[in-house]
Amino acid sequence: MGVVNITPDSFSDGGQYADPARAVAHAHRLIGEGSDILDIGGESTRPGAAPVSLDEERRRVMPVLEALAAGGVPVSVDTRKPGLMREAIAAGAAMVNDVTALSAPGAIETAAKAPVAVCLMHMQGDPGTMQVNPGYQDVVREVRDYLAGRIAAAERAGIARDRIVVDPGFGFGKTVEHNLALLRALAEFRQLGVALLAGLSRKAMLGKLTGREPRDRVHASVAAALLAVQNGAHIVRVHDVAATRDALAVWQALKS
Ligand code: HH2
Repeated sequence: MGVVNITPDSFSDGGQYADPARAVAHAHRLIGEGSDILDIGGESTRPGAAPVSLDEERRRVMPVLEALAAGGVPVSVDTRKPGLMREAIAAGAAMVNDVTALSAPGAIETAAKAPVAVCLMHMQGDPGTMQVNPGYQDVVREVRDYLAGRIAAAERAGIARDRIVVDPGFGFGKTVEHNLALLRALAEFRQLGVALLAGLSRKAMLGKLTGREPRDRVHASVAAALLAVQNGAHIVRVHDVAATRDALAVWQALKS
């Protein structure tokens, strides 16, 4: 899954693709590099980020989504707002990727009405404050239990299991140790019986481990994506598609 952020303030590529034409060109580059899914977002959820209004998020996302939805690559909309989910689905989005696991009023019903895939992610707190003092008794168990509850809620609303993807939400209300524990135990999330997504690309955890700025975290991101796939992830959400593809090609060759 290649990331297309149409935001002025995303932590790793903010402002680079704020112009729709540049965002579409970037998406085509990611497709050329081998992206199987495009994840289009118009609101940064980095630690400390301020929320964006529906109007502003719609203004950022919809022109890009409309330009890409008719292409051969499935488009995911990265949003927590049911209003934008609705419009994106009508314009051809194949997936709703929600960092709040469809918990906003009306979100689950909106996704249930259409034949789209959903990604249910775990986050402790909200982006404004989530990194202030994240705490868990047992991070793996708590995140897994939360996701199990959200899968059950999605199923109750009529979303079939084969449409559901879960994501432990690396960096969303988690310390480096929490993230490492989740990565180490990722295979356990397969027991939930749905597809598993991991998003580690360029995240602060990799900065802490390497001392590098977001743009210089490509090698660390590739290592993290490879480890995630080795540990059971079906989908990796990445900024650097070509580099990740190369690493996965080596892994795949070894496996087969
Ligand atoms: N991470 C980010 C955004 N959306 N969605 C899922 N399912 N999983 C993730 O780990 C995830 C996500 C944050 O990364 P990015 O989009 O690069 O930054 P920003 O939120 O600053 O736009």
